[in-house]
Amino acid sequence: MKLIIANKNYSSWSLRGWMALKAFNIPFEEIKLSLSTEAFYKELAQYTPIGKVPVLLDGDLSIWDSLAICEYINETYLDGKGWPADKHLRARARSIVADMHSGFFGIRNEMPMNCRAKRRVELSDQAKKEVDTLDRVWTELRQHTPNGPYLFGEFSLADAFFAPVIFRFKTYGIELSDAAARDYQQTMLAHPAMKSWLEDSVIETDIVEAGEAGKPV
Ligand SMILES: N[C@@H](CCC(=O)N[C@@H](CS)C(=O)NCC(=O)O)C(=O)O
Repeated sequence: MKLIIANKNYSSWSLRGWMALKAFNIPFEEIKLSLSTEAFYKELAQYTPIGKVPVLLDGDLSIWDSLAICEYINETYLDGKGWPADKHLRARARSIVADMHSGFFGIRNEMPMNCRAKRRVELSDQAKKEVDTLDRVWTELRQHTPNGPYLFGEFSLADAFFAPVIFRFKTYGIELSDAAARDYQQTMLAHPAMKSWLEDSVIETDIVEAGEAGKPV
């Protein structure tokens, strides 16, 4: 398979699709395009009418959108093991992933993913409320699913979905209130795939203005 992504420093949606494949050891070739360039839209036009990354190419199939990619690999390569085995936990995992996919606009707009940077931002009440929500959700999940250090115990597609927020909180120095949520954050940052993504981000030189927010620390 081939996964088309964009600049690792900035492309949060790319990271979700990429983590889903990497963390489950599914082999793929990575094709990286530079955001907002002519080449980006020209190359993508062959595979998606939407013109956004990530795009997964599997033979003659082209799958775009991070959540669609997760569901595709879950049913095609993971035999359903991408989500928690327990029905209740699976419903919970899908619910929080859908929330992340369709919401949290305060966090997304005010704290763009910028993996290599250290910044401070003045957050709106909306963004603060969203940070509190994630803090609470992560804490609660970590306290109730003890069979492993991830949100649902073992690594699941839900963790792939929260990977960009983990980097965002690191970049903007967001402090989580509970030890369980902080442990989760550290577990994610120590994941070999997250470390590898960060290493690649740091050596990128492109600057995408829309991804630069806040004051350098
Ligand atoms: N809903 C999509 C969002 C994809 C998306 O917005 N991707 C951004 C990259 S971070 C993109 O390709 N932006 C290019 C553009 O809008 O020109 C998903 O889940 O994959």
